[in-house]
Amino acid sequence: MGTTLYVDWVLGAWACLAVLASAAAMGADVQWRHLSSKTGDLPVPGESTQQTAAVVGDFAKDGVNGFILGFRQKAPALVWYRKTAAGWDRYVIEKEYLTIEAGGAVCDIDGDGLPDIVFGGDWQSNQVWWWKNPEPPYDPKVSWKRYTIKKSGATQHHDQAFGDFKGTGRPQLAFWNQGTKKLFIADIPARPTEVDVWPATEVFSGSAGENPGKYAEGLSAADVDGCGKPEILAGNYMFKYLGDNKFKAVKLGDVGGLIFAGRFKPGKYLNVVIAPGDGSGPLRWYECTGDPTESRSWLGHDLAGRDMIHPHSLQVADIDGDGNLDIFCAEMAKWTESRKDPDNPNAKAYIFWGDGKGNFRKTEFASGMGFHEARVADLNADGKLDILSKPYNWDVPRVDVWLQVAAPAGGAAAAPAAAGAAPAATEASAAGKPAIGL
Ligand SMILES: [Ca+2]
Ligand SMILES: [Ca+2]
Ligand SMILES: [Ca+2]
Ligand SMILES: [Ca+2]
Repeated sequence: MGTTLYVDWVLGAWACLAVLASAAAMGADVQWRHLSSKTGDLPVPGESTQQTAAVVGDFAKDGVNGFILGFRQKAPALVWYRKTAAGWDRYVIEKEYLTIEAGGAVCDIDGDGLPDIVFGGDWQSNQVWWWKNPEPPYDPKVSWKRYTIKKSGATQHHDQAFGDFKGTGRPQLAFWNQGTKKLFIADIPARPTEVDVWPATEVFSGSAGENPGKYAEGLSAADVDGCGKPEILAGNYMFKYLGDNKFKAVKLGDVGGLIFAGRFKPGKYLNVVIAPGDGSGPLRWYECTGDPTESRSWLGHDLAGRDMIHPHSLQVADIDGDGNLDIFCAEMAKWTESRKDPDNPNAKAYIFWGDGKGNFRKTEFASGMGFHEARVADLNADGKLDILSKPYNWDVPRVDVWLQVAAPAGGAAAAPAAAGAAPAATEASAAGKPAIGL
């Protein structure tokens, strides 16, 4: 590497920049430091052997992200990890036993400036809850005050998302209720701490691309069509607001699940990526070739080159900071409670490095590990994106963090050069690298 750099500098600054940018582009120089509760780097989450939920946020409003993990099967129901200089401190913020489902969302519900949290009950619960973020200083042993959003009707609430889908000026909560196969939307009440039910209206009823016998899942918010308001992305659908609490359902593909939007190639509309979460099937990204509110306009592209097995982690982010969005997707290793050995012992986690032109370079991030509800976020406030994961019931209890670290000798110089030369990076990488898995 040192020799290469020297020769390139002799050839000229422009050529050097292009080579460095090319090397740094599409994840080539990204390195990780793996931390785990298994090796004492983080506190053990708890005693529950069913770890269902994970959300990230700057809950203390101190400019540093923390994360909250949710559990069922054993108390506590929620713990919050706060970054310290040396590692993380664990705060119990719901000490009671609740059967928290996968999902969760972060929003300042009561408008006091501090982000609050929502989680839903699983197949054993007909409740959806929110917890009010108390003011600092926080006590690691004092639970946050819990309020209900829904407390009757059918059970199971896998996934929630906030967004101002209706353009009211305040976010609404979209949530699945799998027990009744419906997607709902609810306005945040004017005085949320004084009520215990948020009136909700139905957005959609039916299947949303799930495997036979499974349930619809996946929720996020994104302004896919550029109209100024986010659409609801759920399962294999985009829901476009029509006014008067009505939405148009636009099917984007056959397979539903975890769903997020981002710009993977130039175009008028955002692209969408869908992973079949609690099922198995292809991981696909979609582009709009016409009217985004017509299903026929959406064209799918395969990413992994095979069916993914319970890929219950999907994130869209520019992981290497080259200006182009990347996709993280990881499989579960285990989900069956009644067996000791993993269902999917060769579970894979992949990063698909985007070139911003609709091409991706697939790399294996991990193998043989159980991922569930992984999140890509800057977890140590150094400006580089990191990865958080906790398994569902594989090798539990445990939580893992991968911190993105500066590339060692030689590569270290490449990162800032690439960051300042995004157009060159795009051209260089697109010219030399074929698309993978398309
Ligand atoms: Ca708040
Ligand atoms: Ca929109
Ligand atoms: Ca990138
Ligand atoms: Ca970081």
